Amino acid sequence: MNEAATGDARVAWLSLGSNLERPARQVEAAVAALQGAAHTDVLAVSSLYRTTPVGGPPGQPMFCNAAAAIKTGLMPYALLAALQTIEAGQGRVRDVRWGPRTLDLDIIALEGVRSSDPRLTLPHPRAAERAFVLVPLAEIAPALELGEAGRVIDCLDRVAHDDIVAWAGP
Ligand code: A4P
Ligand code: MG
Repeated sequence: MNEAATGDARVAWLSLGSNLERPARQVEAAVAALQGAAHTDVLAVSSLYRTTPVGGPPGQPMFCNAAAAIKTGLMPYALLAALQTIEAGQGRVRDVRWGPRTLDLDIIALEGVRSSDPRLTLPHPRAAERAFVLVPLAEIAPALELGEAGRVIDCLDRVAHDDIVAWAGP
């Protein structure tokens, strides 16, 4: 992958999650920050969903999850850095793996890019089995291919997701 900051614009599909400090506001602020990011336009945003935490410490709050599609001229690692800057700007602290966070922005897939680098794995290695990613993503990109796992809607058929409901709250 090229390290230059910009290149031809491509679509990226993102997962957004928060379970601290008014989660819906965190997700909405992240969408605004994405729209303000260099060389980047927001194409679509899903509804907000209330999801049960997967992994992490017991008793952590419910998550607000959403998905977004953006068009970006940022190259892959520059996009990752831009997302991490937005996370940090919203007070993200990294301590416990899968622990509570004000904001998590993951790149689920990036048009035309496959990568097995642990720093940036594409498509995201756990997306295809996670209902909290698939339900929002199915709303905006049902036919998106997640590598060997296949289309988002087919992945969604294979996971339990009846407990995922619309987010109600701040
Ligand atoms: N990284 C590698 N590939 C990517 C990618 N495609 N997108 C690296 C973003 N980052 C990627 O991420 C850890 C490292 O992954 C980064 O340094 C980056 O270089 P992180 O954001 O620091 O930590 P994390 O998100 O806690 O780690 P991880 O392992 O990516 O977590 P997951 O698998 O994304 O799970 N339950 C509910 N209901 N809703 C959630 O949103 N999120 C998680 C996080 C767990 N349980 C959840 C939710
Ligand atoms: Mg993450």
